[in-house]
Amino acid sequence: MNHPLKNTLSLMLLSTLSLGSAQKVASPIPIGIAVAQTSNASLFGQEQVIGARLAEKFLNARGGVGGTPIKLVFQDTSGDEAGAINAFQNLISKDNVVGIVGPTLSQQAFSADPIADRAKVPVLGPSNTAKGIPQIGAYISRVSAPVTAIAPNALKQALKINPKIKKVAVLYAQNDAFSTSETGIFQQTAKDLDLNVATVQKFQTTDNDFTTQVTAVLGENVDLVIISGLANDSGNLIKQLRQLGYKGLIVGGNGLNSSSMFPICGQYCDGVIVAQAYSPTQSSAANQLFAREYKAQYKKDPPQFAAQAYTGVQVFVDALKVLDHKKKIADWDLSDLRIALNKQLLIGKYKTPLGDLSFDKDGDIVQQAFYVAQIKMKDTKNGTFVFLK
Ligand code: ILE
Repeated sequence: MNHPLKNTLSLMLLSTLSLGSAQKVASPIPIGIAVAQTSNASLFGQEQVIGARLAEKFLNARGGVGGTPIKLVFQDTSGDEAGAINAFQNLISKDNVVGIVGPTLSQQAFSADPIADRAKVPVLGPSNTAKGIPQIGAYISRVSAPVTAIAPNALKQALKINPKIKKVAVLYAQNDAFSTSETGIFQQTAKDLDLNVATVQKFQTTDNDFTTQVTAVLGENVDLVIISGLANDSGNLIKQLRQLGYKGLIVGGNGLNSSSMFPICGQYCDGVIVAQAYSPTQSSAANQLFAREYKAQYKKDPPQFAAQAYTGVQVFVDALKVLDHKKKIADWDLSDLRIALNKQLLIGKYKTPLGDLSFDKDGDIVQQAFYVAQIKMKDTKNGTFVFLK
């Protein structure tokens, strides 16, 4: 067993493995997409897959990166931390991607992003809106504007619709990093707007029965309910609020920004106000093309999560194009390219479906415009986000 040749062989194997630094970039150029294709988080992830795929098709049809196409490599993160870590590890070490768009949830990002950061692989969060995401590390940026920029807009809009609102109830999923981050902003904004936060109720993203929370809310006679949760839990919570008799306005956070929630709360989704980081009517040329292509294929307006995922892929491709001018991507050493790509993407300016964007020194998105929409249900399963602002 302890044959000297075996030691020599394993040494050789080890040195080949550590020669990972001599690895070239594959062609087509692999870009990792680590989003939730299964679990409840796939209610968002499905929209992200569509957005990323559209970007791949569209950008490759326009010459990819200096004539070399990109190829998206999908690894399903599912809805938890372990799934995201596993997907990131596969993309980094097995699929040799140049960068990663993902994961879906902030809760997952806080676990998986440090792995990419340590491996010096650039990550663009397509939907992570909790405070502190870009601060995870130098290799972590995002194209999803944070709760601080988004959440207050929905509250202000609710007050425009009903200026008499005085007393509010706040509910949030306490086991989710984004929801706890967002509720902090909602509660602060409510105080800044001189609203009385009559009750704060907690739940879990895995909950189905909200009788306790709804009873507490009804007991306070509030004129506004503010919810921070994910799609399945929030959908059920809204349904139970209405069924038990709540009649006032409802503001929902970023986790309620998907039509995947409609079949869950059905007609009871009607009227819920949700702030948006994207509008299908955004006037940029990039968005006209994206929205037209999306509409032609899916017969409806593109949702925010699809637009953001598209943008994530586009930012990588635009930054790769700049590097390709310096030296053809195929001639780069993979680790060198990952480092250069991270630097380049942070200094670039991008014309995307979200409008013109760039990044601040931490890697947080600098975006020009935000919007607010209200859900309008057509029947018990189908509805739309009607833009108010
Ligand atoms: N924005 C949230 C997060 O950061 C969810 C993403 C809604 C799908 O986790």
